[in-house]
Amino acid sequence: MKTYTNVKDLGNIEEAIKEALEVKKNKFGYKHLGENKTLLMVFFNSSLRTRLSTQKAGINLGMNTMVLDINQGAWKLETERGVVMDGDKSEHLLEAIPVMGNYCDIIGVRAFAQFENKEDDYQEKILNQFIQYSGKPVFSMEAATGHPLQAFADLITIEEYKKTDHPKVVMTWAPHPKALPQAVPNSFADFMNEANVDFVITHPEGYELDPKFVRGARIEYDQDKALEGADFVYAKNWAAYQDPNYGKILSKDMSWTVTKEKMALTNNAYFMHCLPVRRNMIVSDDVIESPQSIVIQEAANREISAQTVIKRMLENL
Ligand code: AN0
Ligand code: CP
Repeated sequence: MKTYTNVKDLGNIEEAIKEALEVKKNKFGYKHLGENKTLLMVFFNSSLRTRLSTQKAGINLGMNTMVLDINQGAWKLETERGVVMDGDKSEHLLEAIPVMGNYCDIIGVRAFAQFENKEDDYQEKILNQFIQYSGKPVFSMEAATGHPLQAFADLITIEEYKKTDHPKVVMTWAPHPKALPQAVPNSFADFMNEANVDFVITHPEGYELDPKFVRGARIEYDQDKALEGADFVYAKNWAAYQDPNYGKILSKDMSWTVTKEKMALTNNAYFMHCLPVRRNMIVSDDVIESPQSIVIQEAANREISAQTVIKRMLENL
């Protein structure tokens, strides 16, 4: 594997799940693969889970790991070509990327959507420059349009907890005070569309996601109806994707919060969220604290999804 940005990079999804479950049973069985290899993780944005789980995955594989926070201690980077660099940015991404590439064997990049220019975000301008100019395998640690390590961990978690062969999985929008990217819901849809599940997306009107990720998935604007018979409820906020509202908050409707009453409509569903989550905006205290909440187990699987992806990259170096 040379790049990891979406579900297709995994190839056969059943085999990828199987491999991930093998990795989970034998985390330290692949230590030889990473000997004298260096993982560089580059963050343009904050992180708790991705930072720790991906670093742990590299350590499990015997790698040396380095973390660079671009906004804490590195030079401020210009990302546009042709700019006269007389402002506060000391270095251009076009030098910084190949320099970083020299010091490592595999690179993970976190670079969220900036909501300034939809085209730049949806062309994955920053991530693609890493792919093009680093000379090294690159994986997304949440870029502008996707968070494939999260969605892979989500899929592994559903595989572990499902009680039927073809569970109903409902991804529901929920309110949030800040404008959040579409990366997590995009990737979740990307993965669920390839998985053996009955996938339904529910959100208020105006929150339609990019059809490239939604593909054939069922959209139900009535949240209560969508939740009926659900085996998994996957909550997430995102800002609007559609023009002219790209990156805007259109609703903070608290009737979309996942509460006990909402969960009572489901088939005793498990509750999932990628975290970090705002309690009593996205989900009530009692739901996230209930035995049906598997958010901690889901986060634990981030180590496994990262290790499976990095393992495949190491095998292909
Ligand atoms: C980010 C997002 O919604 O994309 C990261 C989630 C993994 N969340 C926040 O910024 C709160
Ligand atoms: N779920 C997730 O990616 O969390 P962090 O933003 O803390 O890495």
